[in-house]
This record gives sequence, structure tokens and C-alpha cells, in this order.
Amino acid sequence: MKPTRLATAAIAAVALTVPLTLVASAAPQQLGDRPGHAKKETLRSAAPKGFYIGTAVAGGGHHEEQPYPDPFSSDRPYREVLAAEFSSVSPENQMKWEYIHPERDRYNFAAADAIVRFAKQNRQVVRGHTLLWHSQNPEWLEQGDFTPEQLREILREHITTVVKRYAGRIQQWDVANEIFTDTGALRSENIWIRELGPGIVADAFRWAHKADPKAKLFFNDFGVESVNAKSDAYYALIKQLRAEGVPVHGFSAQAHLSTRYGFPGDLETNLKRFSALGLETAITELDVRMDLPESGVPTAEQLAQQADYYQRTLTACLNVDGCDSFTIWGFTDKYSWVPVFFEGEGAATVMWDDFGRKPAYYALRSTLAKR
Ligand code: 9MR
Repeated sequence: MKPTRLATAAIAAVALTVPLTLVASAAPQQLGDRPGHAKKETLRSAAPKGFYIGTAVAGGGHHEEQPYPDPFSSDRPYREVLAAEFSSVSPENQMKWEYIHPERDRYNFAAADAIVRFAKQNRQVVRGHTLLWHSQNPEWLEQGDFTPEQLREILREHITTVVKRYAGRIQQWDVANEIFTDTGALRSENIWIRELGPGIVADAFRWAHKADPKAKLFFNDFGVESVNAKSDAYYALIKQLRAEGVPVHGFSAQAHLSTRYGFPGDLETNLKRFSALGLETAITELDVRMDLPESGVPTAEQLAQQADYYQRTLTACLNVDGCDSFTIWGFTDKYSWVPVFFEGEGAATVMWDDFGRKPAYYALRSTLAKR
């Protein structure tokens, strides 16, 4: 996403307030949960076999340096919920260029290694994020004075090194992230495409495939939930690349939704057209933000609308063959990126700051349990 960055202490403070009254009032029965489902009490245990329910793992220079310690490495209750509820994890920042490759000749694998290790211990798969992007690149790269040959070699070396390191342990890689604008043009701020031309995208997929032939390689973007100019651009590009034999295996919609806008009702139709190309599809970063009332506490109606958006996104994915990976972008408001990037908005995840479950949580769980 490229929202305006309007982080203020006041907004962060609102986000960190736990609306306990609502935690208590979110009775599961009232929200369609099926009582007595002992074995289906977590999202992962409710999910049908072979369907991965994931979350972003908070950390890695979190949201432009929020005033709390690194969530994944320092918040134990957070890790417990992460292990109990999810069968897939996506490093929120820890595999991005600026974090994992901070200097030209130095990698920083510690945080990514820890997540991959954690995932193994907890029988979780990992979504790697991301290898070719216009954002969160280190300064040495963006400000560097490289020839096209050098840049190409830098990308090849990075992809090979990172993908090989986790080979066999990453289920899906977001190889190319957010390469198109809303009108379906290639983004000129993407250093790789700008300096090396669009052909570099195919090379990125080829290098990733060579480094880990088992990983499924994805194009990932926001604003592509519907059939629109941007998703059309992906459709055309992927069709062309596959005809040329480029190893592209998947297309994913991030799904950063807002109750300000209507639900993208053609999500299922859109995913199905990619599936018809022989691709896997996925939802990779779902959250549903809302305008917070002055109290900072969402109303019951807002929470119901949010739950509805979560449920419909999940249902769309469940209805598409090959959409087996459904990831929410963080599970607790405590560490959500939303209030940091969107002034006055928040409460976008399925749990309150204290991990109390919102209607959206129960909506996801009961939808999974019914399959
Ligand atoms: O959640 C991430 C946040 O911590 C970072 O500060 C931000 C910087 O761009 O990136 C956020 O994650 C983004 C993801 O990598 C790609 N799609 C949009 C996500 C939300 O901005």
C-alpha cells in the first residue's frame, strides 16, 4: 500500500487501548460460532485439511519504529497465540530487502531464521515476502550508483542467496510485489523495472525457481481483489509469462480492505479467472480497517460489518480451487500497521490488544468449521 504516513502518538495511543467492554460482549453464540466444538477451537484446527490459515509475523523494524520492542522476539503470549491459531506465517518485514540485506556485502538472517525455525516447530508453512519490490529497499541499493549489469547481478545474487537459504521450508514466495499501478502501468518507482526493463521480472522468477524448485512463486498486490485495470494487467502478464515457460505459479490478492468502501463482490470471480490459467491463488494480507469513533472503540455495527468482510473474503477463497492459503495481516490490533499509516482508522484485525476475539475472529472460525 502507499497510504499517507500520518503516525502520531495520539493515534498510536488510541490503538493501544483495549476495549474490554467489547471483548466481554463478543459472545461466540451470538456471532454464529458453534458451541461444543472442542476440536475446532482455533482457526487452524477448524480449517479443512490442506487449507492454510496464516498471519503476518509482527516485527522487523516495526512500522517505522513503533515504541514497543520487537513483537515476535519479545512478546511470549503473542507467540503462543501465533502457534495455536495459525498454520502459515508470513514475515511482516523480516525478509524484506532493507531488513535482510542491510549492506551490500552483509545479510541479516537472524530474524527470518527464527521465524522459519518457529514455523517448523509448530508445524506451520511459511510465505516468503518479498524479493522484487519498489519499497523498503536499503539505501545502499536505492542511492547506489550501479551499472545495469551490476544491478542485475545484485538482484540475482540476492534472490539466489535468500531463496536457497530457506529452500524446502518456504511454501510460497511473493517473488514480485506490487509491480503495477492502479491503472495497470508498471510502477516507475520500482528500481529493477526502471533500470533494467520489464524483462527483469521474468528473470526474478527464473532465479527463484532455480534456487528452490519446490516453492510456489507468486505475483502479489493490493487493489487486485476485483476485476479491474490492475488485475487485468496481472492477468495479461502472467498469461504471457506462462506461455513463455516462465515459472510463475500463483497470483495473490493482499486484501487490505476498509469498511469505508463496499466489499469487492467479484473477488471469487476474479480469483477463478487466475485459477483457470492453471495458477494457485491466495489471500495474503487481509485486514479490514474502519474509521474509529472518538472513543476509539468501534461500535457493534462496525464490528459486524468487519466480520462480514472477513467472512466473505474467506468464503471467496474457499470457493476457488487452488486457493489454499489465506493470510491475515496480523492478528492483534496491538501490532497492526493500520493506525500508523491511516490517521483516525484502526481496529483492523480479528483480535483486540489483549488477544480477546472479535466478531471477525468467530466469523472466520465458524466459516472454516463448516467446510
Ligand atoms: O506491515 C508492514 C509495515 O510494518 C511496514 O512498515 C510497511 C512499510 O511499507 O509495510 C507493511 O506491509 C506491507 C506489505 O509488505 C506489502 N503490502 C502492504 C503492506 C501494508 O503496507
